[in-house]
Amino acid sequence: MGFFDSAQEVLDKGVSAAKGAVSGVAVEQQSFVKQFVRMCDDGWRQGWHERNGGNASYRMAPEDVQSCKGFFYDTPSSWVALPSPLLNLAGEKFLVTAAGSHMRNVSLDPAANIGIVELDDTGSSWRIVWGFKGGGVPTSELPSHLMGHISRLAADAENRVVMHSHPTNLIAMTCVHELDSREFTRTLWRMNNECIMVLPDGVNVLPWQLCGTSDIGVETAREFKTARVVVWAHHGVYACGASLDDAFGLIESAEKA
Ligand code: 2HA
Ligand code: ZN
Repeated sequence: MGFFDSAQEVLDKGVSAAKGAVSGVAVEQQSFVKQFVRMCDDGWRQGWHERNGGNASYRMAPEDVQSCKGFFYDTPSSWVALPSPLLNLAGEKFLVTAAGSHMRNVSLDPAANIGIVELDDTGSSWRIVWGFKGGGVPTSELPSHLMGHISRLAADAENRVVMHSHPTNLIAMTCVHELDSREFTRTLWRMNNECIMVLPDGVNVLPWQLCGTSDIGVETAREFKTARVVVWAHHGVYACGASLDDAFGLIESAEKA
């Protein structure tokens, strides 16, 4: 390689590193990203996200995509197949937390701890178009999140958020309470009157099972058809909503009760 070739290579690397840095900052400044980062921080401050516990996803609105797409990677990751095709989410883009990331670190370096994935036009696979800097990948619970989004969208076309966390009191309650959705809901309603207003559809409870699998995603999605909060016994909770505040607030209310 001659001098000019290697000089060009150095220049190309410099340009792409500079573009990477600009892209990180530009996307991080978008208001939906700032709100998502704040939700991760707030969840950790509540004690819901020990170590790498919990994960979250936000279905981007057309205006979010519009304001970010100029900063997406020139070369996205390869496509990764989903366990089964999710046609209803074809072409959608999601902001999601990274596998293994600690919620308390998201605000320190968003571009490393969260990222944007897009689904292909048949909803069969996803690829990374922004974030997950340093070789990260989306949460292992991505199938549960995506199936949850589909299920809630059927009930509420405005739904954008699915959030999973490990709130202490709710987990403890699954150790001492009957794991029956109706009885569990009635206890929450009795403990805190506000819960009837915030959670009129109650919570659904799933018995313990291995997480990170497609099976638990299918069951969580089924439970999302009739409630916006699904408790995973001896593990944590899933909640959804039209906004980050909605999903976060549901967990806050149930946990307080
Ligand atoms: O992301 O909480 O359920 C870690 C978990 C898995
Ligand atoms: Zn979990």
